[in-house]
Amino acid sequence: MLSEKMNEALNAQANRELYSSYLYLSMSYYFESTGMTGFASWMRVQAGEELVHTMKMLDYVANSGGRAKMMAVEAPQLSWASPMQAFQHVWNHERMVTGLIHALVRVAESESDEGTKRFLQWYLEEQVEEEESSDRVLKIVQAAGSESSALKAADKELGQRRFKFPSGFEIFPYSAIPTTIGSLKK
Ligand code: OFO
Repeated sequence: MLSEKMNEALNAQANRELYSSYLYLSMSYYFESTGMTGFASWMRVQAGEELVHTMKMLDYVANSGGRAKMMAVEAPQLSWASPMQAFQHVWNHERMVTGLIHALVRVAESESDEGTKRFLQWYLEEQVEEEESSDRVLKIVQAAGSESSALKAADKELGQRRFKFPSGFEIFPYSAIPTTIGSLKK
């Protein structure tokens, strides 16, 4: 059973994960509007991953005796001065999120909640990957600079990225959340 404080902190982080999805979706449509469909596609995959992060966290709350609550999602930035600025934003954002996950782990420690601490390990590992990947793509876009053919090549390269559900987790069907579906059937 989650403490009230842990429940609130997890709901707040799920909201930040959803904001991350919204931010990357905003970047995706910004790139789509500039004709850079490979960058748009990369951001769309990233937005999908953030939605998974959101639902995985809310499912955990629901399955741990807590209550998953939806809150207003902040409106994201709508445009960027250049691809480099957008990918720099991704780089900064992921490092900020890592800090938030560490803060969440500290809440779990202060609540003596070993189960949540173990659950958050997945997010810490995910952040290591997200930081690495944001670093790699930023370097690719930085190397392209503002030179048109180099940017087109970078756009093509990043467009190869494909979405994959993390192992053992699916958003659909409902069976991903057995406790909740059990109570819905009653
Ligand atoms: Fe949820 O990992 Fe990025 O923000």
